[in-house]
Amino acid sequence: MNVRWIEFKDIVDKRNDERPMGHLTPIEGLKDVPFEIKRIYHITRVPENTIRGFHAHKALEQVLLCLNGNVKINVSDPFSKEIFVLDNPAKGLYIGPGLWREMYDFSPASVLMVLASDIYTEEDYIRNYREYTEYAYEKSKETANKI
Ligand code: T46
Repeated sequence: MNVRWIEFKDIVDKRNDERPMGHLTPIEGLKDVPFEIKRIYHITRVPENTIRGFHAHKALEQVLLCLNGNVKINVSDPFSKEIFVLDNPAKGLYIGPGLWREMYDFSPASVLMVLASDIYTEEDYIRNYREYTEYAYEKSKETANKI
């Protein structure tokens, strides 16, 4: 599956008197993430036991970072599935197009930030799981025919 971790810089500067000043993580489009960043959104104040997602994107690429707290994400296609724990603001999860995702176990005060390769358009979403599996099978056949 086209999903992987990206480790960003975690800059910990110190003042002249050696007092720590906290962490700074810069993220630049086409350099630190493999696309131009066209949209940023964040998800906060998610009530306990909420599961979000339940969709795939046809073309959108995204990088998810948990800036505070932690959250789990289940990324799958009809052939495999992987569960990731996002708990590090200097580590992002890249998710390529065509993968189903479900986010759950949001810790209290968690902040999930998402960098996206395109602006919001509902036409890019597949929100019905049956429709998604048909789409994913077709895509895998197209890929096999190209080889
Ligand atoms: C994804 C996961 C990680 C907008 O109007 N603009 C936006 O940019 C976005 C992302 C959403 N919306 C609207 C569409 C819905 O009416 O906000 C509402 C909630 O969106 P959705 O139910 O898709 O949210 P999640 O948390 O299930 O999924 C979101 C992203 O939509 C999705 O691309 O991969 O976060």
